[in-house]
Amino acid sequence: MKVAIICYPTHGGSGVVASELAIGLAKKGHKIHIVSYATPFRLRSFHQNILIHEVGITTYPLFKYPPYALGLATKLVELVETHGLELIHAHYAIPHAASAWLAKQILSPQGIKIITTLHGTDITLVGTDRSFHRVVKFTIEHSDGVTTVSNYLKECTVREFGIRRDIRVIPNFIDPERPDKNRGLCERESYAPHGEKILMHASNFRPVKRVGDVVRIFAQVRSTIPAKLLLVGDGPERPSIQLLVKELQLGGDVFFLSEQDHLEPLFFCTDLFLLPSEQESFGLTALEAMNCGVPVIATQTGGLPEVITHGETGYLFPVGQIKEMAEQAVALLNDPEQHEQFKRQAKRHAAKSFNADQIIPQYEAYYEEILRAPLKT
Ligand code: GMT
Repeated sequence: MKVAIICYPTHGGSGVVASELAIGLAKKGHKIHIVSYATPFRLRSFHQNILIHEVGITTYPLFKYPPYALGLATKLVELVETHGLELIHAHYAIPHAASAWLAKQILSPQGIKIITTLHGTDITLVGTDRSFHRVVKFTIEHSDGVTTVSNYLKECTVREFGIRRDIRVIPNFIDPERPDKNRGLCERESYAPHGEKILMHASNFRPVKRVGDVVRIFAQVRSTIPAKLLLVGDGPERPSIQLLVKELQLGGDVFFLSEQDHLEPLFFCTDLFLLPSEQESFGLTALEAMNCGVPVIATQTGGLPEVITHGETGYLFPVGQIKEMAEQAVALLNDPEQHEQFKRQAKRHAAKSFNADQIIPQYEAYYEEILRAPLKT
């Protein structure tokens, strides 16, 4: 198949899923055209069968906001015509699915098939905002196919937008063999020279991730057992989090590691991953942690219960239950036998339920199904 995949190039789950899907499909011989405003970080090295197309926007003094959605639609039209593409797969509804729909209109009457994958905040936060709601609803209803990354997100989409059409759930995925390629790259002693336990969190430091809770959980854990915290990522909350770390006098025990292209080397130094999000449609970082045998303490919210099995691969608590999460973290870290068991179970569960070898064929089958169906108008 010849497919255009539109995604964000930045360090975020939707871009990672789109890039890893592109790599998986390209390995199977499909011709993949990535369309984005920059090269996605996971696609910076060469991959046979993947071409990257950057969307450039002409600036003009009149444009307070550069019209990226229009430049993207124009680029899609050009690509379909030049490369004979059969399908556009838009990751994240705003503005990608809307641009794809516009390209389809320009290409009428033959048009082009569109599949939209909803990832989370495009529905739960940004999408429900009044300034986008009608457009997001329209693009969901007018895509030829729609997928969500969890059952939770599907239910949320149906409820928030009054959607009646079929939506396919295809979860995020991991390569169970990748962790081994990253073993031994991170020196545990450089963060924990005296055998301290290592906790980790990775995100885009937005309010929805509740990074402040991560720091407060860690403060309570560290008051009981020697421990260190690795904070990976960057975003608007970082300055306030740095201030909190200072106020709680955690300075020497918290490492800010900025954005990382791959988390696996760090997971091999980590004993416990924390993801106390307000909302999380899936929680790809939690899955990536489990894939490296790291148990997760997270919130019982959104799609996280579909990823983490409470009491087996980690623990789930209501949003904001900092004290309970800290107590559970200490209990698990103080029980080497149970910790080992959780590590094994986490890795096994990730490989069994979210293996790329099983999930990528689900996308392939869905592409074929949509290509066989009549074009949606
Ligand atoms: O808001 C984010 O965390 C970023 C966002 C993205 O689009 O990159 O992540 C969402 O998509 C990921 C991949 O499907 C999911 O694993 C994340 O749970 C989801 N984030 C939220 O729902 C908050």
